[in-house]
Amino acid sequence: MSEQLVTYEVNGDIAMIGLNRAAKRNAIGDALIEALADAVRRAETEAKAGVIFGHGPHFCAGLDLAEHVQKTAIQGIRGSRRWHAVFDTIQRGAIPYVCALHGAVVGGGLELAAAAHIRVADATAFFALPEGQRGIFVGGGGSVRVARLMSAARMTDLMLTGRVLNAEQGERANLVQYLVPAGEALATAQEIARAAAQNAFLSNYAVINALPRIQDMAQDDGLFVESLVASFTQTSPEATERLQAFLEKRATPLAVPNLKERPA
Ligand code: 1HE
Repeated sequence: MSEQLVTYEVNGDIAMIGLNRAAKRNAIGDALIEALADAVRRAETEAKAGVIFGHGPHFCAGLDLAEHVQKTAIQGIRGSRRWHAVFDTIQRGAIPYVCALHGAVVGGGLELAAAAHIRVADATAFFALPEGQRGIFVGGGGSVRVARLMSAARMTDLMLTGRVLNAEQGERANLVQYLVPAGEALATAQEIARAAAQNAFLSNYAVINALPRIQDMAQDDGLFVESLVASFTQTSPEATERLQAFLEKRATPLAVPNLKERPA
């Protein structure tokens, strides 16, 4: 991977993918997006889940503006389409991704985070889409993924006003599923990825590939596709073994909250 713009290691079943350009706040240029693509391609076959995080004081300051200012319109379109392709391999690939967020999660950084399946923010995280202030528009899939996460109305507000959301506001706006104390995002993300990696591969594949597509379908089509996917996953040998394990009381019980306080 050129200049280690992205670090990659497999820890147990988990691919740890780190944006590694801290001096430039992990701003994403052409070389970094290719390094990210390489890491994601390896993770597909070498791991059961992935964690994406940022080295240094921020997750990611978005698009590399120094590189972008040099680009022609056609180079800009090619760049945007390349981001789309790479982020799509994260969102609709073979394994689930958890994003660990701290500091700036800005512009293209938020677009990258939105391509992951679960987002964990620590208390230092902040979210913004300053494209309007920079005279540009989102180009890394934000108008689709970020708008679907937080609503087009909230995204419009962020883009028109330059408003910056703190970590709690980000959670309230549905940008993240977990909010943890400062410095704990990476460890929590790893824990979540390890839990997801325990699931049957086909179940995870259905969650990350079927669920978002079903969201985009009409109700009747969605219900039909759900039945097909359900029957497809059910017939795998892994599903048979897992169902059998439950019936034979070999499966780990659900962690039911307040179990001791429930009447027998
Ligand atoms: C950069 C970038 C960048 C920092 N491209 N070089 N993104 C933005 O508009 C956000 C721009 N960045 C910032 O507002 C701030 O850097 C942060 C709030 C994220 C962090 O502040 P701070 O004080 O920790 O760092 P800094 O001193 O501002 O930046 C350190 C260096 O990183 C500095 O370079 P240096 O050579 O002067 O040391 C900065 O110039 C550099 N740097 N951010 C290039 N983004 C696919 S479409 C997506 C469209 C977008 O993402 S638009 C949003 C772009």
